[in-house]
Order: sequence, then C-alpha cells, then structure tokens
Amino acid sequence: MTDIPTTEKTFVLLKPDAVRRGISGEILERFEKRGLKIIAMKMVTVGKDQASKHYKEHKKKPFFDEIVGFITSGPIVAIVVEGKNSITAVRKIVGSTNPEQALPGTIRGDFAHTLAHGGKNLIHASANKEDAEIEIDLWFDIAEINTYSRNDEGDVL
Ligand code: FUP
Repeated sequence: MTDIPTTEKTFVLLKPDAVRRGISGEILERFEKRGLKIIAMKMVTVGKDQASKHYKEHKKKPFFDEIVGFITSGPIVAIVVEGKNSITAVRKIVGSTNPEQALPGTIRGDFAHTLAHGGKNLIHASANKEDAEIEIDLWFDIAEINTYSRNDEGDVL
C-alpha cells in the first residue's frame, strides 16, 4: 500500500533571469501540465529588506549579498502552487540548485547552465513544509490566495 498523498501548498519564485529571458510562461506550463494548481501569482520588484527576509537562512553565507542583489535586480514572479505532495513534486520539477548538476528534463537542467554568475538558477521552490508556510506568509496576504477546482481534479487522477 502506498501512502495517500496530502494536498499541500508550496511557494515558487521565478527569479529575474526567468522574467528577463521571457520563459516565465514556459516554466509555469510545466507545473500546470503536471496537474499542479496555481492558486496565487503576482509580479513584484522587491527591495533588500524583503529579499533578506526570504534568504535569512543564508545570512552568513559568502554568497548572501550576491543572491540578495540578484533577486532585487528586476521583477520576480511569486507563486503559490497547490497539489498532492506539491512540495516534493515541485522540487523535482525544478531540479538541483546548481544547474551543472541538474538533470535534463528539470527546469534548471533544461534552461540554466551555471551558478557562477550570482546564483542565476531561474527559480526558487520551498524546501519543506515549514519553509513553505513561512515563505507563503512572507510573500502573500491571505486574501491573495485563491480557491477553485481544476477541470482535472477529482477522485480519478
Ligand atoms: P534552493 O533551495 O535550491 O533554492 O537553494 P538554496 O536555498 O540552497 O540556495 C539559495 C540560492 O543561493 C540558490 F538559488 C543559488 C544560491 N547559491 C549560490 O549562489 N551558491 C551556492 O553555493 C549555493 C546557493
């Protein structure tokens, strides 16, 4: 018997390189076609304060200033994705942090090449349930999260 997967929300952020390269739609399509549901989405340009909160676990890392500088360098797209085991599913679709290690077929493995120039790996996705809750709360007001059914939702999936 396999475990019954639980429906979860996770946070995804399309970084400025994804927006500037004009591949936001192509990236979103991968989640949508997989059967995951977009329940919140907005394009925003954020300052260092918001970016530092998002990357607070990396505050002491040598690349902290670089990644904060990068995600404040242009608009990003903040998204909440909902679905069965969505946290793990989204991380698998995204691929390894370093695009050089990311497998073909993943977003980073197909569209990114290296981390060498300031953490440009296109996308962020929450690592676990605790981070997902913190990040959704950091980026969205409760009123911005939507509820609806996709046409393909139901018992037979
Ligand atoms: P991920 O969970 O895959 O988004 O990756 P991390 O939270 O570990 O890292 C956050 C960002 O820091 C990455 F997207 C890219 C950047 N980074 C570097 O630039 N160098 C590193 O060695 C590790 C991460």
